Amino acid sequence: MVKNMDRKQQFIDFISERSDAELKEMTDNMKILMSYYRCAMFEIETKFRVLNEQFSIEHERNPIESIKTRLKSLESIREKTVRKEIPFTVQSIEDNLSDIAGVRVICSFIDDIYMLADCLTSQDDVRLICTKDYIKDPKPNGYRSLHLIVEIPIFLRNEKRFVKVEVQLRTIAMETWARLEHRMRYKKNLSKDLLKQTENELLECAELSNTLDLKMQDIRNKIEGEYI
Ligand code: 0O2
Repeated sequence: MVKNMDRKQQFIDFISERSDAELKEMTDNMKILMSYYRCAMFEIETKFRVLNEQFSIEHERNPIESIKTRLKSLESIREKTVRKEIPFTVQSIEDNLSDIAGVRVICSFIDDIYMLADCLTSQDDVRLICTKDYIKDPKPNGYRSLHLIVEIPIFLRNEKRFVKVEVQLRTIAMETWARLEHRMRYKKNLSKDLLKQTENELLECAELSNTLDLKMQDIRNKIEGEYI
């Protein structure tokens, strides 16, 4: 894991080694590329907002608690190209990286995650590239989320262009756990013992938060059963 400061410094070093002409060309190309990703991210966000709206009218409830979007920073993109040993060019970034544009959907219940993922991927302009189901198969540290890499078209003046977006769907409990775990992961100066203890406790918290999600889902199923 590369710290933010190291990533920034690596990026500054990389920039300072380029000529003015190279820098100008790179900046222009990257601006255009990032605008494609921004548009695709907005498209996916809108698709989820539309689904939430339709659900709230038809079923009087919102499956989505909140939606967050983010574009990967240039420092982070550069660091990933170095790690993957691929060129830092527009073509290589488009071909090899699939998480430049990210949309995170925070759901009320686990079932809503799968329902929304199905709704999105069955839309005829959405191509599903890959699915990583860390809810059915959590990471060893306890991380849970459903990840989808999708490709959608954006319509430019003279061209239709397919752009990749990473969609992460998770419950409120999974989001709380992931945010805290992410923050604590950067506390590098822990002793070996405390690090091991922290990892075990975080895993325990992940299990507790999963129990909470399953219980909440169960309560909702019972309540909905009453109304059928
Ligand atoms: P950021 O700032 O959130 O974008 P990749 O590295 O993408 O080629 P990988 O590692 O297989 O391949 O991707 P994966 O497993 O789909 O995970 C990508 C993203 O999921 C991460 O993005 C995190 O957002 C999230 N994630 C995955 N594992 C964990 C985890 O253990 N804890 C937390 N808190 N989040 C996780 P980035 O690029 O790391 O960061």
